[in-house]
Amino acid sequence: MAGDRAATNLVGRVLAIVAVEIWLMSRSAAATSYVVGGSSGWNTPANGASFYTSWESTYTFYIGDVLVFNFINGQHSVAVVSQSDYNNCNTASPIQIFNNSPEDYTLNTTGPIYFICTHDSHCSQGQKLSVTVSGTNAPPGTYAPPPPPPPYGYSGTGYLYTSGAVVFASMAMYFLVM
Ligand SMILES: [Cu+2]
Repeated sequence: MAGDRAATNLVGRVLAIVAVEIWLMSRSAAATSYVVGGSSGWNTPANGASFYTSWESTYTFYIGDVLVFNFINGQHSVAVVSQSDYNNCNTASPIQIFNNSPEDYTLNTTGPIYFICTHDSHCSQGQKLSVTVSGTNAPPGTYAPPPPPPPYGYSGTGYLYTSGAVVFASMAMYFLVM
């Protein structure tokens, strides 16, 4: 009996540790870096503003994600502007401006955010980006130990799936010894 109880405690402890590990991994996996414009970087696009519109439409952005703006220093800038300044390509009153590439911009507010280049007529030529930021990807409560196990299929990493299997095995053992 005492031995059973010790085994149960041990398995329970292992289970808790694994659950915490998964929670930590999910947190680190939640923040994603996106290279704005892919290999084209932050530039005057050949096909106008639709280039960055279609680039951003392929992603869902969350709080904590990072936009990486790659550009040639002195030729471009990254300016955070109001919606109307974005629409009108008004470069006179940026909220924030960054002149050194690469600019790693962390998305830290939900809702829309607007970026333009302030050099020459680059914005009018289509060097402008707006993204809409959603809330956190992984609500902290989702992974709070102890069980139930986390929702599978949430992350595409094999590592997470493997650990999920470990949790399942641990739980099976836990209930067996109980
Ligand atoms: Cu520019």
